[in-house]
Amino acid sequence: MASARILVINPNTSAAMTASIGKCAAAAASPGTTVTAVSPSMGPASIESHYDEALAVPGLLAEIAKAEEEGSADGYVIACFGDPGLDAARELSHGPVVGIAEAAMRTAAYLGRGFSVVTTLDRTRGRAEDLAAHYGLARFCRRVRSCEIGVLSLEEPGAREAVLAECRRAVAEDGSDAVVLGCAGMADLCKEFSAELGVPVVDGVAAATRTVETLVALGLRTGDRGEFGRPPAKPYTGRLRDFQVRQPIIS
Ligand code: 2AL
Repeated sequence: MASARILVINPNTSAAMTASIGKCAAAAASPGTTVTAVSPSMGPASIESHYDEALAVPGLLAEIAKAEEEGSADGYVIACFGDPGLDAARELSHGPVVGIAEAAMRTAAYLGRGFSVVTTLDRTRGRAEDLAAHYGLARFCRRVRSCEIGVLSLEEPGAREAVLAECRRAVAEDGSDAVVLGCAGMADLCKEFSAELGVPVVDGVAAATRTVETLVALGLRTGDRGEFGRPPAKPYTGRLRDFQVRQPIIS
């Protein structure tokens, strides 16, 4: 395949954050790769609880179903550090789907013996720890830290300095070789932080975009023989009636 069309989905509905994520993904992509960033038409303004995460998933899956129907994407990035709906998205799509937490942590594991994650609110730390274990990377994940700044406050005065200070503590105290930025809203900080911290800093938006690009270039997609095959067709009722999965679009 000469070029990849990557749909980057910010599962929260903040348009400003989607624009920033799209910019960072496009900057990371190879020339010739098309990056389109979208946010769902329904869902939470930011994702910082299990409840937010659960309710972000229907809108996210609707974006993937739409792109599959149109045949407009070769692969997908889920641009939220909780990797919401990742397995469901893999069932639904033909091309590869990569979450930013998975991509960032796998990438960081290439860079040394251990990494620290710096995330937003303290209540999201558990999810990041669970994901590290889920991906088999707990051995590399030295510590998940938080800076107690809400996702939509990352652009406010003082936020950048507070995130940077937590990254400095990670380098000084955790014995980590790399720092993983634990929110899609931190993607634009990656270059500057790398220079300031003197250790590799990994942004999942860039890592996931490049990973999808690579998978598409290699002609690789999610295996659909078993667990990740298309979900069985059945009625969905009430407000979820439009989520009923139909026959495979491409066989
Ligand atoms: C996130 C993220 O990446 N986007 C969002 O809305 N919440 N993650 C986080 N840990 O706060």
